[in-house]
Amino acid sequence: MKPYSVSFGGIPDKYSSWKSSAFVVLPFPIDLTATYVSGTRNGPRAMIEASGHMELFDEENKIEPYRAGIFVSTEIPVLTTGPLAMLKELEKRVKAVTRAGKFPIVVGGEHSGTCGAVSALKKKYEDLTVLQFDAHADLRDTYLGTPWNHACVGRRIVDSGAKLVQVGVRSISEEEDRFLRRAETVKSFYASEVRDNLADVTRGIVSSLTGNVYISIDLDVFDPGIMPAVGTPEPGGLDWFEVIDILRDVMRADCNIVGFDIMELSPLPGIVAPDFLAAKLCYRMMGWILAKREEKK
Ligand SMILES: [Mn+2]
Repeated sequence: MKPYSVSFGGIPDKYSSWKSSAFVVLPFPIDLTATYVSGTRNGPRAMIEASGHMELFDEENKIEPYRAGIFVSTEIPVLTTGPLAMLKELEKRVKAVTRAGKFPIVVGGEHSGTCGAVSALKKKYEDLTVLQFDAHADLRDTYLGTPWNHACVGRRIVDSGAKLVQVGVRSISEEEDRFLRRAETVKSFYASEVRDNLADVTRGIVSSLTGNVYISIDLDVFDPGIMPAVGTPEPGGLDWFEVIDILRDVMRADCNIVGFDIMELSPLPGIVAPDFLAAKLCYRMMGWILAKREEKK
């Protein structure tokens, strides 16, 4: 795989080559199906550039995750033939990453990219659960003429046969609500439930995670107060510590985390805090993955 022009965290070549890296970041700069604000095509670049300004010491896990190696690949090329060709390319790359024994991380770009990653991982792991952080249920069967719209991600995950656990939902259509009521392999925790009882929701999430788990974070799960740089901002989102508290317990749960993504960053000119939040979240997750591996030894 060819490297991106900038390294994650601004780390030197020694820690960012394909060969020396435990983590592989795959930029998915696609915003073909954005319906409100477009601009997520600039998300991966903004996040990777912001990461160069982070402290490389993970103060929670007390380690420097970059020492395990972080390779960033070239961007998935943008094609105007529709989302499917780009999802296939992403699927191919995720497959190559897992085959090499490395850990895949997708950064986006519109949320539909998750389908490409899940497709690759579902073929490798029969038993797969996707944990989706999102303001939206994304359970529409099709939207604006394509089943690969960012508003259909959850539904495609269900179609793939993976189990789906959602958290932070606060915007849902009548069709989705009906689907959710009868879907046996989907569990949704609303943002209001997180606000009312974070500990119970966290326990509920952790107890529903078994086997292999892929984590998908649509940045609009956060409150627009701290994450205004998304295509479809919704009031009443989670704050930084709520997401971190849930993720911490998820990362310690008795399951195998096989990849994650951070999607839908739509950078705002002159406002870098959201880009930085996304970069730091990505790096913290690497820290937890490494801490868990260390514990298992
Ligand atoms: Mn969303």
